[in-house]
Amino acid sequence: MWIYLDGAFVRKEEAKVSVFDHGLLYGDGVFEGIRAYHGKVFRLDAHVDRLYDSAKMINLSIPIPKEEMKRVIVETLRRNKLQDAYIRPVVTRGVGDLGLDPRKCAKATVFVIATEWGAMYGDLYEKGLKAVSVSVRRNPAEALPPNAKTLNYLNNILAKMESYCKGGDEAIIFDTNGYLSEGSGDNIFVVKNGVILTPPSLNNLRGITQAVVLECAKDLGIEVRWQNLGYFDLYTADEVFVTGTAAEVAPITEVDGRKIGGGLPGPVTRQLIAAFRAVTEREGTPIG
Ligand code: PXG
Repeated sequence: MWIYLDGAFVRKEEAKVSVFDHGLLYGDGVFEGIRAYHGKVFRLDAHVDRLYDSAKMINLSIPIPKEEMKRVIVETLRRNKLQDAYIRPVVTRGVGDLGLDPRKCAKATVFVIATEWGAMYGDLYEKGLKAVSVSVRRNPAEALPPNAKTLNYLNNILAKMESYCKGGDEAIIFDTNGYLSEGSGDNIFVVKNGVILTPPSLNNLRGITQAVVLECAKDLGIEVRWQNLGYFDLYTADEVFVTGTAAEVAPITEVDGRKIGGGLPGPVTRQLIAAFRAVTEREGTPIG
């Protein structure tokens, strides 16, 4: 396995970062999760744009321009002879000392990992996931904006842990105002009376899969509304599903012991799963 690390491709065994890297010491850094389908990188521009926006948010200067980052991502796939893969570019504040001071970090650390990847939830795309709403709240936007994809994922990991402890496959996270926010690594949607509802983006990540699914819904003539939602909307939904680069479009058929839509993936979710798959087959930046 070849890893891109600070300007060169090195073997996995040599791909090491310092224990003084602030990405490790403080979660001071940003990342992306990108997929390649059938030898093409899906929505590469959108992911790289979001990576640079996340970096801008934390005032981190990425030492290579966007075009170089895109070239490196594609080259990482090519070197590893990958066609269907998950790609993880990471940029940290870099090596500093044991203090918080980001000014001590002279240069950002950049690495890109790519690995083979299939369906994250296996047969649950047919059966549906069991979701649990968790007690831990999404980081409020005024503390650490969930719009930035930073290396601080403990909020999400605590949520995921709580859902596993309670027998769920995925966590559903609310914000500090009591509104539905998102899953631990995916955006959430509710279908009610044929309309797709999804929470406004202040308190969650602006998902790239979410945007694709909303385009698909538009093409299918299904109405979409951005709307604040609460427990009531979740429990009484006709359908619930989540979207993410890793999860793709995944149906949720049970929330906190309540069956959703009779306990099987609903027609809107199934249509969107098929439409999303078609877009991933059609589009993408060729690896070559
Ligand atoms: N919300 C959060 C908090 C995320 O981390 C999404 C939504 C979906 O966004 P995209 O752009 O991918 O549609 C994510 C995605 C995992 C995992 O293991 C998920 C993500 C990152 C790392 C791991 O599920 N992010």
